[in-house]
Amino acid sequence: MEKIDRLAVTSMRMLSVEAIQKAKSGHPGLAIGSAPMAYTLWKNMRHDPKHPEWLGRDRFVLSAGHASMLLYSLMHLFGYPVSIDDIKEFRQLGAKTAGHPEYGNIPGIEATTGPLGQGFAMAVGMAMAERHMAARFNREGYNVIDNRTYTLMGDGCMMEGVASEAASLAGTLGLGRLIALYDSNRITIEGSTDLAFTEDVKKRFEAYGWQVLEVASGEDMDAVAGAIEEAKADEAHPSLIIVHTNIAEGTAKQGSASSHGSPLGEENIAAYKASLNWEYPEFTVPEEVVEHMAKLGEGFSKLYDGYQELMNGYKTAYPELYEELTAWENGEIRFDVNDPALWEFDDAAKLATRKCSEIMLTRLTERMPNLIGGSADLGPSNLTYMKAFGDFSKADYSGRNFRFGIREFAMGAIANGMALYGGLRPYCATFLVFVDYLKPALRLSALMGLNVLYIMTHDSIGVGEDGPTHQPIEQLDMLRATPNTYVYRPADGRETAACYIASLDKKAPAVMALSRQNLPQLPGTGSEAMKGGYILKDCEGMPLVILMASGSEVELALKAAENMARDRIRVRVVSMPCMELFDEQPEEYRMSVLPPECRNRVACEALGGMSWYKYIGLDGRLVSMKGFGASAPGGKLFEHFGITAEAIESAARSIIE
Ligand SMILES: Cc1ncc(C[n+]2csc(CCOP(=O)(O)OP(=O)(O)O)c2C)c(N)n1
Ligand SMILES: [Mg+2]
Repeated sequence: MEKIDRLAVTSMRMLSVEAIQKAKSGHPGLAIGSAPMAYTLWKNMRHDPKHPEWLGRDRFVLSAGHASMLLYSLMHLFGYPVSIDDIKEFRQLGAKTAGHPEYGNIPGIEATTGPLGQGFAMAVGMAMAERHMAARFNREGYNVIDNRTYTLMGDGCMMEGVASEAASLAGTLGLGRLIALYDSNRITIEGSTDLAFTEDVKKRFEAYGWQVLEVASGEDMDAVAGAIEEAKADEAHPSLIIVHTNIAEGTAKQGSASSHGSPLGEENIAAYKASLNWEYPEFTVPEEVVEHMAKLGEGFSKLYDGYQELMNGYKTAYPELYEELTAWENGEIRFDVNDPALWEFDDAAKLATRKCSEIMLTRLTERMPNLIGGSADLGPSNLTYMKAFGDFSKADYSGRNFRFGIREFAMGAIANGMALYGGLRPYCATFLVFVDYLKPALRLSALMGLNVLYIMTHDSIGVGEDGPTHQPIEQLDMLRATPNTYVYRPADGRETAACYIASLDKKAPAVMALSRQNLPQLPGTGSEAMKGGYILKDCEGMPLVILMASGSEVELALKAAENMARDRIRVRVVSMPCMELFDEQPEEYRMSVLPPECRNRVACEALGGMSWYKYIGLDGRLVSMKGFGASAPGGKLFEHFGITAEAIESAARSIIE
């Protein structure tokens, strides 16, 4: 590397310490220590800051998201839309330069990575998406999909379990285009990693099937560049480059945990600048660095132009594939959602909604070639394996069934990475109770506005014999409490169709909560369910009591209503497959379904049911689980815990009287 590269790195370091000092908060240590490796990587990466969304770009995920000033200073230098004013506004309300780099704030930020380890796992997902898309679209002479995915991680990411899950899968899949740079400064917040982390990372990753390279000093940019080239050369294995660094290199706080998460302090900054003969005013990038970066920019533009040329050739040679690829990228839905064949369910069939989900998934995968996914080893139970399409594996990346293994958290994070990559619509699956194992990933789906489908079966005590460890109670309410998340719990086949179809156009994750046990097809269900809540069975005039339920309990509410109707009690039954959708309806509609005049309301759910209180109010009653479940046949459990039509009826009668 040249002197000018050193000066560029120093400029990044200065921007970082100055911005963090000005904000009076931030994480200078890693931003300083990893600046040379990050700069080296970006210099050699295939990207073009003028076209941050370019399909052929290499992906870069800063998994150690707290080093956000590293990313912002990189982006500023390389010419992404981050100005000096943005940097001065670091961590302030409304600024693009959030404390942790948030997806969508600035073009060029590939993922939201505050929670350690998830960035790494999302990078694995991006690398999987790249291999899949490449297998589907590349043709002889036209490798239109062939980027690499890079991630920069710290000790924290390395310790988090999700990284182990994802790394293990990446090794199994031989993701040769995935390259992780590990800033090994051996410091975290509480001090030395010796306190809690003494494993041999190299051996661990070798055991996963990774190529592991080591760079003795992160200051040695030539060595970093060499290691990146070596990593690229091995196309059969993902590569981990362990880069030994010092946190806050070259400052008075070098090697000290105190540099992790607080500003260096004015005095230390002055001494740091003096030691480097840095005499520029604050927030200055020297003119020669600006010129140098502009020259590098010309090279990036050439990469972009070359790719456009390739794509133009592809467009001529394979117009249909080109059109398909474009449609995927634009997230187009290219089939008729009102096609009766999508909504058809045999009225006489008793089906678990997980089975209805399998039917819908089959119908949709036929119509949506970019719908891909799998389960965390529960395919036969979740009914998510699509027999018409093969497995995604090292031997064949074109398969549409993903085998995540028993790694729920990595599965969610990987699905996020696949969605972020672009073009694909990922689904993942497990039992609803195990949503706890993947919730942090689902939270990022929601925060980033990603259309990831979570197919969660075995959705209540109806699970039966497996017992309370497998019976979700509070999970559904937790999901409903998560912003920008649509939680669907359909009651039968047509409601399942409505839920699937409603989920397609959302910039948000969808959770399908589906029954293990068989359920009847209910008269009156259909596309009304896309409103989230609707009148399934009504009485004449204003109801005296409204019964509400979702999923398997709608059948019970209908039975209770039938009994009461025999006594000429005016009962309405509202099916509520998705509270979020219902809450989005115009007030007039909501009031027509749940008129304020009728305060006699009973809700029933074979889980905790806490979220129903907003609809039943102070006068209402909730028929739901009060504790954990038990191990017994599902039908017995409904009786034992009093989740029955009789219980709904008696709750209703007690309010009326
Ligand atoms: C899941 C998660 N747990 C905890 C934190 C809080 N946290 C932020 S940085 C950090 C330490 C990270 O250490 P390292 O990656 O080595 O960064 P360095 O101290 O070297 O900057 C912790 C615990 C977090 N952001 N995410
Ligand atoms: Mg560290």
